[in-house]
Amino acid sequence: LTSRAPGQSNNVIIQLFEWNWVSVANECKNFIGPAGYGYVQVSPPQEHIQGGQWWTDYQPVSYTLNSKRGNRQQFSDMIQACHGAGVGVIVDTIWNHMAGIDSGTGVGGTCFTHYNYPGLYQNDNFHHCGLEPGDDIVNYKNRQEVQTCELVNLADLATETDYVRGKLAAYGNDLLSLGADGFRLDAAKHIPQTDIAAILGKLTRPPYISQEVIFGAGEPITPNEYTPNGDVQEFRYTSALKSAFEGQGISSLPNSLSPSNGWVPSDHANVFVVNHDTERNGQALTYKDPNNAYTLAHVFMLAYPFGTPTVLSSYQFGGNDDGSPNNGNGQCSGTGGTNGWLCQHRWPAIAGLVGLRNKAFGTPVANQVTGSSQQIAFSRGAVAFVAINNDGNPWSKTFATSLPDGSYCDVANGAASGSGCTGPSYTISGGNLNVNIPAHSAIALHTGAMGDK
Ligand code: ARE
Ligand code: CA
Repeated sequence: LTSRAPGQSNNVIIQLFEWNWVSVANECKNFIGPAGYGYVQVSPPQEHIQGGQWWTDYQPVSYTLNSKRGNRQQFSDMIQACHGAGVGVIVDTIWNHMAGIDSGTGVGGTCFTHYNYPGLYQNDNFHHCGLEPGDDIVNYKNRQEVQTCELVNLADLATETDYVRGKLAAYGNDLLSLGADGFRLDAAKHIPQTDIAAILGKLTRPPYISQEVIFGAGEPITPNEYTPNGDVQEFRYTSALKSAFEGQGISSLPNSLSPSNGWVPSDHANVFVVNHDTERNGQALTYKDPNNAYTLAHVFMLAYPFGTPTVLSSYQFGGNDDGSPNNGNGQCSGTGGTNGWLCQHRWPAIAGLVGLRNKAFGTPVANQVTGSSQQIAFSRGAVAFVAINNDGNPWSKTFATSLPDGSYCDVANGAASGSGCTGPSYTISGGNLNVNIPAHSAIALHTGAMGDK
């Protein structure tokens, strides 16, 4: 597989949060490849602490590929299966720290204490920043503290040393040897950009990189600093979608995406409606939100060209710590999830818009119009047209679309099937679409999903 760099077509990522390797392999073959997604991003594969909470994955105890998600063989088989379906695999990779708890036995049997991982790291491979109590980061406005103290008590690796860099690169190279296509670098803000660059320099080939550097107002460490290493997750995009859809209005969203906004530029930004943290901390739209805002935000993200988008595919939860259902055995059914899994990547509006995004790749936004502050429509070249009505009232209008005349399936509410559509279809006449869009809904048409072929 040739990895698709950002800026190429078919580059949408699905974050398959907590799916085990066998289930990822099946879903790559059954749905993800055929639907035109580019990558799956999987949960951390290295050995980690025991426990039922989802976040045990983020406390590594060794780089053995033995985790709740499966063993090395299953991990390797998954990559081969996804590649066979034309899907790349991005691995959530933890380079900043080891465990947070004092001691224990990992899921693969490794006995460890906070600063001692047999055969791997000892006390002097960690930072001991000296901040009382417990060396924990308190002040995000202090660069040195953020990078050498402990993030929520997680033993902080001395990434400035050759020894630690060598071990992290060896782990990265092991993942690459099994065919991994990219890394999501967890807690990248807590590692100096140049330390990451040095580790990347030891890799046998360059993977796609997405760095988690959360923008914080007034913080000295910025997302933009990390662009020399690869993509950076732009959390200001997530916040902008949430405030727009929840009241500020979506009609001005394109303005907030202008190159002068100070954000990570489009060609280095990895963006999402929500990830696994913001799904729990109130800082993003989630599947629990009313009025279809969550789905409509995905329609916007996928239709409007900005950054490399990631779609979170997650599970229903009550408590924030709840682990995944079914022992991590991800399951979908038809156009949704089953047994507690949500399978957002199969939702018609999301999967449909991935098809639209791929078809419209490289075409400019045109015919942009707004109605109320909660209504926006635009076309992409002469290939696609999208209208999003996040208002409580219908939006009735004749839109200029630049589309060739004909009948189109509405891929926000169905798909093309045989010679027709599984959902509504619309006629373009003289390049125009005359339509009444119900409250809290969207319409999406493109030349890859005609209703009369
Ligand atoms: C768990 C317990 C803790 C316990 C710890 C150690 O919850 O109470 O102290 O274990 O035993 C995930 C969970 C954590 C969990 C951790 C380890 O979310 O709850 O801790 O795994 O098991 C900052 C970082 C950013 C980080 C967020 C959460 O900058 O990198 O905090 N996000 C990543 C992952 C998380 C993961 C980790 C890092 C750790 O995506 O899922 O934690 O591997 C401002 C700042 C941000 C800051 C944010 C929150 O916005 O600008 O930089 O994010 O506040 O503090
Ligand atoms: Ca650190």
